[in-house]
Amino acid sequence: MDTFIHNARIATLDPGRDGYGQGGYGLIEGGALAIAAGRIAWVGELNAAPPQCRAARQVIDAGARLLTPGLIDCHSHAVFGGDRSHEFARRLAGEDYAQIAADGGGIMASVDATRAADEETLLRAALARVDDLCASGVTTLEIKSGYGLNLRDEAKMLRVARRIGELRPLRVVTSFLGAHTLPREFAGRADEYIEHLCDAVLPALHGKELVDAVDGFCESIAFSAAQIARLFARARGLGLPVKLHAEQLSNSGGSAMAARFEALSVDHLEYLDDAGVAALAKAGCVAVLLPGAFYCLRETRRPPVAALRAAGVPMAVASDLNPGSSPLRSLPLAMHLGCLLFGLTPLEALAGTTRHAARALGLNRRCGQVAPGFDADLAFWDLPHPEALVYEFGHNPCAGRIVAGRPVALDFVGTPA
Ligand code: DI6
Ligand code: FE
Repeated sequence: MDTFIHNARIATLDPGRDGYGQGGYGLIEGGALAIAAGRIAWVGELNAAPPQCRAARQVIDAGARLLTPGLIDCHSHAVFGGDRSHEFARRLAGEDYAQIAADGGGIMASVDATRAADEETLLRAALARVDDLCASGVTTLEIKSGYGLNLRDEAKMLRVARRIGELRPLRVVTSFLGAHTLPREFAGRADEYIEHLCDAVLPALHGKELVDAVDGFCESIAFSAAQIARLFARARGLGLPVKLHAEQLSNSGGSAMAARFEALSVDHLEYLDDAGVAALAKAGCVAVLLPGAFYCLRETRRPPVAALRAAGVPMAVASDLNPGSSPLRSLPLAMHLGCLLFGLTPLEALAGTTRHAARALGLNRRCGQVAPGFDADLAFWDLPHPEALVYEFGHNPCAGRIVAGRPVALDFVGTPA
């Protein structure tokens, strides 16, 4: 055994544990855990720990802290150039998001700035954002492209995302979001742009192993369900999973279309209707809720959480960290907002950033639970109980992480950096 942790209150999020599913967190009081080769080898009560676990090379006293699966942020646009805080000022003065986008602001403003930025500049800016997410307990982060919208600049963004995963103790998963908005050079030719993504851009990026999943923005101000369906058919033909920004500003039927392609997730969903909920339930798609964008755009229509819950659709919560609609750099704050604004329970919020977020990335057999065989991705918290995770805001209670079995910034044991 490499590491043995004891004296922890462990919220396992393991559905096989007592209490989970009855409104519990799969909690182990006086918990202990052993790590071998980057995986969780054993977890349980201290007095049940096998002798070979206790004899690990490194022993960590968690000091009665809360221990959870490392948080998984399954939807972010953490790589981008430029700054759009002036658009926030315009929205505060009464303009609306779609109007600013139609004026050449919005996503296109970030496309211009991202195309103009070199790779090192993009990397440096993104690392600052990612470091904040990690400090708030994140051990897996999905990062989308979508501010390049041509082969050169989409590749640049995805290379930056991959480098973040090499430079930081963090698992990075990439999504190709070439279908984010129509670039100016294709004005009036959306179908041709989609064909270009299918024929040239996606296969080239896939050939460079830069793409883990394919995403799109299905919306009146972006692409239709029929256009995204063509891209998804190509993605599935290449063996890539798909996911979709759907029903954020209106109901375009994107969710039902994505369900037909066995999408890992559909995200946003404020305007999802009953037929969409039923389609997600049938396909086993994760509904990813993004309260940061809802909050920041002062949206009033809530995603249909009660209907999703009743239909048994797994719900995840993510930051949607992006330059325009969700400049949010803390996943616990997204959880807090998910509870207050969308009516999630504290348990749903934590399941939404652990086991269900893992499923939204196709990683549900590897991470998102504290259970034997899962990757040893963990977060420690200076908190008495998992419910406290969604309570205080504007404060970071994360006391360090373990990523793939390696302690990171566990200040309470003075681990070397
Ligand atoms: N929906 C979003 O919330 C982000 N992208 C999308 O399709 C925001 C993009 C932006 O405003 O830059
Ligand atoms: Fe997004």
